[in-house]
Amino acid sequence: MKHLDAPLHVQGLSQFTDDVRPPRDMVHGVVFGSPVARGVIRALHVEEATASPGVVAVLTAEHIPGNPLFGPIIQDERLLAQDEVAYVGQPLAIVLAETRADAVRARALITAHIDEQEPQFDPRAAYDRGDIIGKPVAFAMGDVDGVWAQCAHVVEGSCSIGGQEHVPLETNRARAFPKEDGQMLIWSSTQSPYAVQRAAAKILGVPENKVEVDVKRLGGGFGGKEDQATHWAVMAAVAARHTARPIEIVLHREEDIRMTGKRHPYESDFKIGLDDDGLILAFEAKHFQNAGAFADLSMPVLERTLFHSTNAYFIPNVRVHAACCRTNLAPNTAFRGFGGPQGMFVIEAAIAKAADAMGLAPDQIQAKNLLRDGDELYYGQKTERCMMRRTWDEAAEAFDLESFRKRAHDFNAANFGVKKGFAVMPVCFGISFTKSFLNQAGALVHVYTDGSVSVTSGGIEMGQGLSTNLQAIAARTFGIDPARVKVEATNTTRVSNMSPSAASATTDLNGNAVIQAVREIRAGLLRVAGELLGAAPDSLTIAHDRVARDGKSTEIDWNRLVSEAYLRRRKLSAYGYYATPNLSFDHATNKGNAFAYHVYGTCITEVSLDCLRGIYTIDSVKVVHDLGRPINELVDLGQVEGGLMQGLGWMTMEDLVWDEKGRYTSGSLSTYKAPDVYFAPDDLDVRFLPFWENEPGPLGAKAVGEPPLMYGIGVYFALQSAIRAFAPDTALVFKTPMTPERALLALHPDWSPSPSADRS
Ligand code: MTE
Ligand code: LUZ
Ligand code: MOS
Repeated sequence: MKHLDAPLHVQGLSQFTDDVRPPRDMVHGVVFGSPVARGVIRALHVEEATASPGVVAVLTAEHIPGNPLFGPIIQDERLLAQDEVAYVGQPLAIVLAETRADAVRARALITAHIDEQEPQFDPRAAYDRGDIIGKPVAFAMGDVDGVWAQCAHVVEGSCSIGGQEHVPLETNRARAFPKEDGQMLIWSSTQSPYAVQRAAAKILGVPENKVEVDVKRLGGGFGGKEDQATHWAVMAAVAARHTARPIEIVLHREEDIRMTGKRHPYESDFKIGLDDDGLILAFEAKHFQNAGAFADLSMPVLERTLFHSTNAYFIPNVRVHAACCRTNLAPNTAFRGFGGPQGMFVIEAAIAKAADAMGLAPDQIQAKNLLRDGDELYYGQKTERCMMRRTWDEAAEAFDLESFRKRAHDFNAANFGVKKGFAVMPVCFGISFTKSFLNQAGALVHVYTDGSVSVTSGGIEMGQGLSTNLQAIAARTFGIDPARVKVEATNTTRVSNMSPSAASATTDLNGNAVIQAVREIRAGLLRVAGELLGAAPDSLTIAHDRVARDGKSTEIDWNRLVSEAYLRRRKLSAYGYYATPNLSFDHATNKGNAFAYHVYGTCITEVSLDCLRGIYTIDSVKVVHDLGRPINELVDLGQVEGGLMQGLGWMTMEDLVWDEKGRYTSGSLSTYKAPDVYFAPDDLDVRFLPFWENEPGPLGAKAVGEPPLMYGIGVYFALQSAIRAFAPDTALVFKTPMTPERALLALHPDWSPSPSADRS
């Protein structure tokens, strides 16, 4: 089975939020954002814009009908700023006009008088001032302080980890349609229709049942639309209410980059203690998260950093502190990995630095400390069916890890200007929302009398293949041809209170809900078949569109079965519901079963670095990954390759740069470089562990969406080892991304980027 959407995508026929022909009376909205990063609003002049040709209305904070405060965890954000601004691009007004061009022209006529204040961008400084969101959090196990003295080696250091722009092909957008009796229909490119419904209802001042949100598919989300698609959808709804006309808001790329949050940059400190054999005895980390101006999802992102701070290793004594530090950037948000990647980078940096101090290869320390089955993690969960060492051993063997060492050694001895380096990156990532209540899902399944099947779930198709997975799950559970199954748009009137499609858990949760619904309908159908055949229903199954009795095909096919059930007035629809069992994480003690299971894998990355120019190529990336029993192997392979590429981009070329005023100078795709096919490794080899039944997953599958991103971290350490081969005396630096420019400066620490400096 291929990706369900592939034929429509390649013909350009699949419909996204704004691909449906607009109604004739539709109004276009554009958003006026703050020109400054921090200040007090003295006046906002919209009169000229309001009088501009084609303008229908200009909305500001005073036009919000209901409660203006919203946010996913704490409600600290306003749809339109009032009194103060806290980041460049923070929405201040919405210009509504007959055409987008009219709206853009009018927007240029708005003036904001803002008393500027000194903006803050440094999370450590924010922490020192006490400017943090929520409370600092700590996870701990064992006796870290008591163990340092017993360690033969103790190494300390710090990391500076860059953020990342999501760059979905489809920027943020929404349409809102006013309906009778104060009701509102919203089409939104969101990963979280219920977040849109809830926020829209609150801001419009109506009950949630008056807001319907419908989502066909997204042109990518990557976490950027887990919470921050809400703003634009709710603005469209407020404008639709105000004008009584349909509204469309579509962000242009530059607006999207300026106005929405990104992956959180982190500043982190670490301390690691080992014995003479490289066994890690203690680890401590402090994470200062650059949260941006409002809470958004920063607190759960921070929590996932705490969960993944020892990555794939068992360490008996651990203490990790972390805080969300408030700065004047757009609120940073969910991004594939959700804080996990930052936590993992820091432990990998600690291991690299310890290896360097001890004269070992980093992979010797890594291999020694990998998780084993039954290990108790520092947050109190024991690993089960742990595949960590298995993926490492298979990667080391299948790809011949020693050959990487030898190749780098021989090549580097024979070449002056180009050096090779490699690194191994093991990954262990927990599957479940860390807020346990989010681990629930619903699905609605209908069987029509012609035998065709309709499936609606609470999950969003964002390119990751959810519809393909759900189609296969429904078809296999019924025992029918997947071609009979249509996966519908996601709609809040068909499935209620849905969690965001996130945490890699969308197929797990919604697939299991689909299975519940299908099983109920199927059991009723088998009772009908039993009546027709005079057989006990439990001797019957459905396979290949036909009822089978004791494993042998009967004369009753699917279509006949369905029409008989209808004529006998049996239920042909069901609502399935699933809640992940056995989750018990206690946020007071930070101990318990946070995850249904973990995903494991190991990646080896090899690079060649041009040491006179700083440019590099990724020669090969080799992965062994555990999928359990995949629903669709090709879809999962696409997820592994896509996640890996996104991780490689984060570590190498995606450099978010802002000036002293907080304006992104890498604010478009000509200055912010995302990886393309030319940057992809020449040799990309992804292998899977032999398939096995992962019991918590639907049909034995494991989640796959986020974990492969973290394989990308290996490229940083591979580049660093190539730098070291050229310049053995340079200090190890942990500042990402490793752009060619940074690589060049690391290779030649005596050079200076400043033209006035002494270059002798
Ligand atoms: N793949 C594509 N093509 N597009 C996306 O937006 N989002 C990623 C990942 N893979 C994304 C993607 C993120 S951040 C997550 S959490 C998961 O997909 C969400 O889908 P899943 O839960 O079905 O894995
Ligand atoms: N979103 C969320 C997530 O709300 N909670 C999570 O634990 C999570 N994890 C990964 C990605 N998104
Ligand atoms: Mo993904 S960061 O959970 O949307």
